[in-house]
Formats: sequence, structure tokens, C-alpha cells
Amino acid sequence: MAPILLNSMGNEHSNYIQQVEYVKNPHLDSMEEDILYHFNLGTKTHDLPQMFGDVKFVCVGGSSNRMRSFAQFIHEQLNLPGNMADIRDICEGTDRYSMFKVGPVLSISHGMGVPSISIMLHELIKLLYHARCRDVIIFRIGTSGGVGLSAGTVVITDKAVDSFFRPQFEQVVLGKVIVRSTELDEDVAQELLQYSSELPDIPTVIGNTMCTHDFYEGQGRLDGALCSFSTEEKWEYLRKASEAGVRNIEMESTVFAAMCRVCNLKAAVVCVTLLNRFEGDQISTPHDVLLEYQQRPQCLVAHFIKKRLALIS
Ligand code: R2B
Ligand code: URA
Repeated sequence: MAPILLNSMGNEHSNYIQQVEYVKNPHLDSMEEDILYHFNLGTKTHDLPQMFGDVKFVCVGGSSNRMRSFAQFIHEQLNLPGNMADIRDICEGTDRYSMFKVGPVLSISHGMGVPSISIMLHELIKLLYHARCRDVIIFRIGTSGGVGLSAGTVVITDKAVDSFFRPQFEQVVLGKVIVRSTELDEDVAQELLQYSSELPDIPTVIGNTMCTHDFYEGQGRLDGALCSFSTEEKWEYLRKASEAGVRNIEMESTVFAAMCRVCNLKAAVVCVTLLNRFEGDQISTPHDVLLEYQQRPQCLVAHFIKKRLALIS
């Protein structure tokens, strides 16, 4: 995609810089219309630059209700005008994903697992491109199982690793395996860590996050409908994960990191642990405590956004 001339200062020495574009698909340019099917949005049916052009922060998380309450929380935190009860689901015409916009913040649900988040990300990244958004930071806020960390700890992901502890994501394309790096934005991760110390009662660490394709056997649980390994093998796997720097386990971070990286989107993953996997497999924490834990990544990311918008010093 073409370099653009940036010479708004009227300098004699004009500087050509590469305009950062979020899509990496030459076929898009020749399409007359782009239908973002799972969002129920499209380039001919909606004025995407008008609707989304001012978006600077995108927060994605598994559940629709959580992303609605995050949008309401941001509305309150940013002191935005209007009634937070009126924040509507932009994707209400489809029940696949939910999307809420509050000022410069977009809050979207992605469901569970790699295929679900990857479909959402394709359409979200195209949406940002069609809307001509610039300088966007994207966060995945979610839940996870802790590896040697007590429940309620927030983990900012250093490297997103696969089930073999490799910082990569493998995608099968036309019958071949494509390998993509899962490096996340180091500066954003460090900034989040720094801000976490300004929030009381949110224990936060930085570490590797393992992304699996299954919640039960894939995460070494003994309590699924199937189990093909012994208790000893489970402990050995979790121990190896811990030695590889894995601090938590969830189900979306590798494809999230890989797609954002290829598409020039600054990205971070912030997940709270719901249990310590060294203590068990089942999530037995009381519901009200779980709800409080789930708010921790939201508080940290909201704090980051407020800092970036210079709403607090
Ligand atoms: C964390 O929690 C979900 C499974 O319970 C999954 O989406 C994830 O990554
Ligand atoms: N989400 C996961 O993927 N694993 C857990 O153990 C908890 C939440």
C-alpha cells in the first residue's frame, strides 16, 4: 500500500513516510464493498469513518456482558456525557459478537478460543482500516488459570506461547502451516505494569501466557469428560510450563498477538487468574469473588486509558 507524502509543515525537504495501515491484504483494494458479516456492518451500508474514525483504544474480552459493563465503566471513568444505560450494542443485528463505543474506546466481545477471536479480529482490523483509524492500542482483557500464582493476580503478558511453550502461532493456510510471531508491544506492557502499582489491591505480574486450544485436556486438567494422561504427567507438564516462564493459561492470546503484530496494531494482554493450577483444576471461587477478580484487568486498562488521555496525572 502506497507511501504517502507528509509535508504538512511546508518543509523544503519533504519526508516520505510509510503510512501505517492495519490490513495486510492486497485484494481488499479491488473490492467494491466489504461486508463485515459477523458485526452486521458494511462499507456501503454504514459510514464507518463517521462511526469509528475517532477510536484510539480497543478492548476485547470473551463475554458480551463483561464487555458491556466495561463500556459502562469507561463511560463513568472518562466522565462522558449522556446516560450509560443508553450505550447500545452496535452489533445487535447479530448475536455473534457485541460491540460498544464510548468516546474513543471500543469494547468488543470475542467468544472463547482461537477460531472465535480470529474471526472477530479479521473484521475488527478491517473496520479500523475502513474507518481510517490511526494510533490505536488494543487490549485483550480476560480470565486465565494461574501457574503458581494465587487467584486474583493480574498477569500482563510478556510473551504469548503455544502449548509447546513457543512464542509463535501456527495457522493452516491452503493446506500449509504458516508460523507467525506472537511478540506483543513491550512498551505498553511496561507502562501497564507501572500503572498497576498506582492501583491499590491489584497484585500484578508480568510473565508468559500459554494459549491452548482446549480448556480441559489441553490445559492439563484431570476433570474433563476425557483424560488421556496420568496425574504425574499433568504435574510434569505444569512444572515444565512454569520453568518456561508461563504464569497463566488461557485460550486466545497467541492468535491475538500474531494478528495484531502483522497488522501493526500495538497490543497487550491483561488477564486475571481465577485459580492456581498448582492447587487444582476446578474453579470453586465464590461467584461474587470471581466478579471482583474479573474487574481487575478492566480497572488497570481503564487507568492506562485515562493516563494516556491525560485525564489524571
Ligand atoms: C479464558 O477463559 C475462557 C475459558 O473459560 C477462555 O476464553 C479463556 O481464554
Ligand atoms: N480460563 C482458562 O482458559 N483457563 C483457566 O484455568 C481459567 C480461565
